[in-house]
Amino acid sequence: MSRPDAHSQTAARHEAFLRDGVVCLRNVLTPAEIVSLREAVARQMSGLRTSPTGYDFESLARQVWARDMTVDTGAAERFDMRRMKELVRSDTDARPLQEEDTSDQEGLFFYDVAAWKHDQGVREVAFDSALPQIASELLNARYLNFWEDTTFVKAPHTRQKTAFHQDLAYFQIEGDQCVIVWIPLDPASLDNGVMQYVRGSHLSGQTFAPNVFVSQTPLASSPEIRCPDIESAPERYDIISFDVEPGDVIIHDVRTVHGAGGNRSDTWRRAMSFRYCGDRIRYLDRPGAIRQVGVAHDLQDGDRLFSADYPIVWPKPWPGFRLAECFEAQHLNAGKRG
Ligand SMILES: O=C(O)CCC(=O)C(=O)O
Repeated sequence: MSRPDAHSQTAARHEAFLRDGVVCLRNVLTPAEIVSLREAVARQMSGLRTSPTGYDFESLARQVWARDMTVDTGAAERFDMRRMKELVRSDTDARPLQEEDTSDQEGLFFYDVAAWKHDQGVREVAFDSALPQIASELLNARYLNFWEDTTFVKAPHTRQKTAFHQDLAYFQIEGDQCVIVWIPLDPASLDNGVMQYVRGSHLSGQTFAPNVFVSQTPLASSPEIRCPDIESAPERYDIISFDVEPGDVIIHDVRTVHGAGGNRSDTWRRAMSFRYCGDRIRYLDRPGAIRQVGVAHDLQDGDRLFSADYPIVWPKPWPGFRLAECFEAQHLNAGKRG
């Protein structure tokens, strides 16, 4: 039997993406790119408790559910977690989303954002790997902006699940021409908390309110409706997942509902998530969207994402052009001038 050519492979993944709202692609990133991302994640994790944006949702969840424990997030101040605790505890439908695990090891669910702002290795993968072209093809985009990156790490024996949610209302965007690329940095399967997706949920026509990560409680300021309680009756949903190796990526539509279990295994589950927007996306300062870190733009509702905060990563001005190098050079020059 002849091997499918590149054209029919691209068409097949596009069809799967449109139908299911998610597609898994194998061997997209190189071993060197994976090493760069792992190093970036290690640097971020070394700043847990001293960084304004790094959180451990595992310990936070414990603090939320223990009535008398105070919330302590170190130097992290991006979210008002004390207020979040009040919100969750006053939500009569909320309950802990933690796996049973008899191990005496403590887990860790590390979360941080915007490594691309300070990490050249992350910029190289986000801007100049195979990802921008793939994302632009899936979205039929004439050009593509990089929106941001987020890091999600579950250490062995992390109990905390990732509550099912839809990404759209977390972002200050209008339109659905946006994808999220989930990049495993370790082999991942259901045992250690690989992502799970509700197949076809991107076509429901509904926009769901962002939740507060440790429970399905919607953010107070969000006007959207609450995401269905998928964890309580997973059998009612067509949930799919993919076993993945470093180098593979899973790409989902911004409207696809997704979540993850805890990490019941003895192996780490490190991952980064890159978000890309196409040319039909417009800026929208949504109430309830999560405040972005370090953005300097003054975009108004309805504007294209034309801002240094959202670099245009596709198309390339000429073959072989590496945006991350120019970015770094400009940054260094600005430093010399400053
Ligand atoms: O890795 C996780 O647990 C969450 C990832 C996620 O929700 C995302 O990439 O949008």
